[in-house]
Amino acid sequence: MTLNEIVKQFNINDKINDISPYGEGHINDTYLVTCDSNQYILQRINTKVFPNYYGLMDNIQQVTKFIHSSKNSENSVCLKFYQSSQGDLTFKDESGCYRLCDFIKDSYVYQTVEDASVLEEAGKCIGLFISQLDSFDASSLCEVIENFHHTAIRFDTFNKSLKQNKANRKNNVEKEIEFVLNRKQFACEIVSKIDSKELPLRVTHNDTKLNNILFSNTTKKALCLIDLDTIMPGSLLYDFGDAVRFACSTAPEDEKDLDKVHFDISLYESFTKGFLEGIGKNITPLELEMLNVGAKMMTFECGMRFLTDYLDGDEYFKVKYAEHNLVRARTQFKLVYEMEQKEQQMRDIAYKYYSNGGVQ
Ligand code: ADP
Ligand code: GN1
Ligand code: MG
Repeated sequence: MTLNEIVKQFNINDKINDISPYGEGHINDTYLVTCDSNQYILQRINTKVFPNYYGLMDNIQQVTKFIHSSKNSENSVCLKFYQSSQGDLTFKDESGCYRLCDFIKDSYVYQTVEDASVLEEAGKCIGLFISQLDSFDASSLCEVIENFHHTAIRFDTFNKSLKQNKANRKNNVEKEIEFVLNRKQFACEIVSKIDSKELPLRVTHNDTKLNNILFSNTTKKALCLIDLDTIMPGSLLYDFGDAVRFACSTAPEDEKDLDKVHFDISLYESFTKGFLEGIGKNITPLELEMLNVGAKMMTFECGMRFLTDYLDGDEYFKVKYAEHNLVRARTQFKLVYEMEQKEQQMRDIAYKYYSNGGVQ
């Protein structure tokens, strides 16, 4: 079937004028569908990454419904998916599994940002998302990707890939390998506290990079989080940290010139301020204390995942050239290194906004 025919399976009753690849996601194939009346987003779900796409769509449905019906949802925008001729929210043919949702009008995403107010907005949006889901029953959600942010297991997976050396690339990256291996102890810091129940499991988004937040063209405010595929039980530190690793860098995730890549502490301050405002009272003292660990962990984990994929021969993330995953891994490790140097400042920032009433 052509993409045109596939869109028609969603019964939108709108004349299709154009279908073009859209966005910068690393996982799904995304298309902007322009019709006479509306625009839509068509996605071919990456079923290698998400084999349980029924469970995934069910998670999204439950969570978006819950947010819509919650008390403080007056201004929240939510993704709306269409039912297909196959009777559910996906359409499957020999080329894959597709879904269609409304393109959120007058919205855009940032790939990088220098403006402190955008960071504060992003922080607020993510904090609010977690607090809106505070009373959601996590046991009704399926774990779409097992151990997604279990950094200790990610560390073991990295070691296996290193031993296998499938793509024969190990010798090019000795420095990067050493960077990872030197942080074996660190990799356990969050998961061990989840295991001991010192850190609570919540319902989290788990993929909060900046280009998964829609902003309004008109008000410049954050509208909503998109890319809801990885919603599942997780730690607040994951959502805080993953956003920081991407949004508080002075350069894109795949910048080749490492001299341009820095962890920007003033962007971190703006993001943290917004996040603590959005999360309100829904944060424990240990979570607050460990926000900086979350940022460092998610950056380390992501770098390790990019390097693992590089060693495997680029099986997971979409790449545009042979060294793309390696370039990405290097930016993440540079950021980790700089976060290690700024640990105390990062901790002080969390308490600054805590004592200013951000949390109380
Ligand atoms: P991936 O999982 O591959 O990252 P996303 O769901 O994040 O896919 O979509 C990729 C990009 O498409 C987003 O970064 C955003 O720019 C755009 N996008 C996705 N859904 C919408 C939507 N409903 N409205 C507007 N833009 C969207
Ligand atoms: C992927 O889907 P996307 O592009 O928003 C990945 C995240 C990584 C990110 C790195 C399901 O996010 O975990 O942090 O790339 N998503 C999945 O940019 O693996
Ligand atoms: Mg995305």
